[in-house]
Amino acid sequence: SNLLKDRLRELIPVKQALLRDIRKQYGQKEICKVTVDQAIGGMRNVFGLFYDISLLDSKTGITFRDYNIPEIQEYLQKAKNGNEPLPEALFWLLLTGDFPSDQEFKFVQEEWRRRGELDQETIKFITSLPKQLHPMTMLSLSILHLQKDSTFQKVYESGKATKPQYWEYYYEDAMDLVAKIPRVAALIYRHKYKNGDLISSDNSLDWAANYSHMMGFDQFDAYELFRMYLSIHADHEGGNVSAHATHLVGSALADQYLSYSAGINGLAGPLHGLANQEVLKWLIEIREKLGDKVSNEKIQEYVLNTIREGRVVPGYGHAVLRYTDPRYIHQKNFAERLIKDDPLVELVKQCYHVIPPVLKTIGKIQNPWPNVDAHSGVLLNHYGLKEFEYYTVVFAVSRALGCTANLVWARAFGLPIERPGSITMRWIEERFGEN
Ligand code: NMX
Ligand code: MLT
Repeated sequence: SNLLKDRLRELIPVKQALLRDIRKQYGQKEICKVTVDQAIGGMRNVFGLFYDISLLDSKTGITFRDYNIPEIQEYLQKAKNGNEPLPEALFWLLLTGDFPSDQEFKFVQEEWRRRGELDQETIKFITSLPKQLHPMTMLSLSILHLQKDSTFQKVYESGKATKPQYWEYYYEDAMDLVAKIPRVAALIYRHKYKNGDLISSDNSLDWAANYSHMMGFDQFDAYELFRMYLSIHADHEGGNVSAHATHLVGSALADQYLSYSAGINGLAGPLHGLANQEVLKWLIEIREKLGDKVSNEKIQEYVLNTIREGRVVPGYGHAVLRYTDPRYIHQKNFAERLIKDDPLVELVKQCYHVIPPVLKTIGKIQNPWPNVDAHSGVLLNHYGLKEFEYYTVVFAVSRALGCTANLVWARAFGLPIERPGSITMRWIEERFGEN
């Protein structure tokens, strides 16, 4: 039997009824007012999206179905002798709201093993991509290529898809996409950086460790890093660019592949996921220009110069968070536990003490504290993944968990096409002007 689909079949009518009740009871309540500034200013604090699988609090950070990062670390399945949560278990939690039993966890793991292989045509497509493309462009193209296998697209085209069943086809596509994306990503890495010297999957490994293995990193601690990384980046409520783009495109009934490829394109922007490559580039630049042992004063000066040049300090600031990102703290703890004497890791630690006070002096920056991207690069670098242009691909492998799980629920709830209104300057003047 299909444990996860069966569980969803039980849950969906219950949640649909709950949502109907919520609409009946609270449908006419006002959530917030929207000012002209908010409409022009990227809709900060405008709560206009319904996204049930995770929530972000500006002070305490992300919760996945109400559980924060220390809780998922404690309660989700871990590898033997490991400390980090396994993404298979997190995916079950995101989809169902429950912690999986060992049997349910193994079900997801087996399903992803079964669905994970790529056909020869896809391998040929990926290994023929021009090597000068950015790896995020390669990933987005490869996910679009996989769309040929979309169950939803096929059934919809046949005219046999009915609205109450849409979620089932989105579920099939979510499971296939998530099962395959580490292989796609590892193939891109080996094609672009290792002369196409491919490494086959090892199905005795869990999903995250297998990705690390296919990249060429076979230490236990590298496996742990991938388990941790792929869990903590999985979702960040619905308003971030990658989740929102996926949700929006999916609302037009574009399948999981078309929708997540759009999400990946947004993640590839330097103000969003690409910041993790920018952080490492920036830290290496500091060491090249200022030497191995950099003083706090020199870092302060470097930060101010970056800003004077009209650039942002990568890895710092956030549109919602107003304190240090708990995902940063989790990575800091990981580094303290497992990494000794790495100068770049030490530099990240030093920056954590030095940068926020400098950013506080620039009045306009709402959040001077580090976000998730400030730490991830030096950890990947430590275990041998030196090609920082590739870092956002690892982020994208993880974010597939949240974005695709949400689309299953978006279809289960029968959410309509997203179509907010927009306004012009003339509209604003006519509405609010004196005459
Ligand atoms: N360095 C320099 N200036 C900054 C920074 C920063 N780290 N953060 C914000 N500002 C500036 C921002 O550019 C804006 O300037 P202006 O009015 O001249 O356009 C001003 O401060 C106000 O911005 P905020 O309201 O504080 O931030 P906003 O919500 O608009 O943007 C980010 C949030 C995350 C885009 C912004 O903080 C940033 O660019 N950070 C650096 C890039 C980064 O680390 N992105 C990763 C985010 C996490 N992720 O993975 O997606
Ligand atoms: C994310 O993980 O998506 C980022 O922190 C950006 C965001 O939440 O806006």
